[in-house]
Amino acid sequence: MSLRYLTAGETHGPQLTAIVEGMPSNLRIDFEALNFQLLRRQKGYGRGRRMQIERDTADIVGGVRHGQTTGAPIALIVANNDWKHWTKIMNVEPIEGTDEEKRRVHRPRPGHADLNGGLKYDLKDLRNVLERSSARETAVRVAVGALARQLLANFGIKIGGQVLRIGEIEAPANNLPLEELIERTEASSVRVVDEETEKKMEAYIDLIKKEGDSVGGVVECIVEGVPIGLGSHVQYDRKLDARIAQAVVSINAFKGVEIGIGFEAGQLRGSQVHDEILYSEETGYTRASNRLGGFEGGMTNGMPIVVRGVMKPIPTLYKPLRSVDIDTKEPFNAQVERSDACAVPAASVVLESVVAWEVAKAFLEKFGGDSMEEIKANYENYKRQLENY
Ligand code: EPS
Repeated sequence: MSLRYLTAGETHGPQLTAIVEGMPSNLRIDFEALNFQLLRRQKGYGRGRRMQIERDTADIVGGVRHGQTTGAPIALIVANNDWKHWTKIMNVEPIEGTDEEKRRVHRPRPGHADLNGGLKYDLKDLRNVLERSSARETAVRVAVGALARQLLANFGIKIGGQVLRIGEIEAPANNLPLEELIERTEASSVRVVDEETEKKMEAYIDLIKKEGDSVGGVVECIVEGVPIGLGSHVQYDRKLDARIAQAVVSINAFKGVEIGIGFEAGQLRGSQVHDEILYSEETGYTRASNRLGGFEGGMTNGMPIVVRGVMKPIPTLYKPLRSVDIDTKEPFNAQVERSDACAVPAASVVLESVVAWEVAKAFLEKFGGDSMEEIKANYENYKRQLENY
């Protein structure tokens, strides 16, 4: 069975839930490292009041015993602290009360799932759409991604990321070793390596907030230590770069993805794009550069995976945009809702998490086994195959 997961839960409901299936047995779980990923996602300059209410931690309620996976489905929950303010509004049982008391939403916000979801599911209370489409769901996706990271760490695979742009402010390019990149971005309020850029981005977010607006950006994820040959060229849905692209665009508000130099490849000549092949006894086959971001033919080539994603500005604005009331069909200026001015630093953590998941899934497809021991044996065997090639 290949690795898979599903999530359930609403942003103001009691909790978010995930069920992860296909994790091998005997994977040691580091609970602190799991919650550290959740904490990383909550940080970041530009978040709104909700993040002061939540202190996310993941509780494992199935599939782990005495600190190790058993091979059974893993059930994870992340509680919503804010639920206590919403027990009536979000009750699963019918409630009495006015639209106001039910916090019924009838004015769809441009840029959200509200209107499409209302029309598609025939829901006259758009809260039924927005509660599930909220980016709050990414909390539990980060928890799931943290499990994937722990699996991959057993094979020396390491994941980091950085913010490359927030609105008009671009971070200067850097070529830091991954360890250093992780250390420096971890110390930054906006997940950049450079302090001057950090200050500029903070000031820019302040300005945007003051103007009642929101701002998006570009984030990057790097995965090091990936063996050659994850994914496959033989079928469209086995190409790992394609699966990563799908995962990235599935993150709330993400509108585009690049692998390696991405769109820049459209402006350059072939000789400026392709990564020349080198060989040495010590390293085996390697590349002189990594413009293709670790992928050729939908398979990893042993170079670091480099993935970028672009996040649009959060559509809930204090500055009103035009919309139409679904009751009266009259135009109105969209209502003000509590929101974040910028969630790009948090999105950078979500990007890392979804990429980790796709890499772990492809890793288990290649080296699959029911226990960590079986997977390690398969992995060692493949390494020998590569050495003898
Ligand atoms: C979100 C709206 C805000 C964000 C939320 C995503 O929540 P609320 O509606 O409660 O103010 O804070 O993000 C999170 C709760 C989170 O954990 O990231 C939205 O509409 O997508």
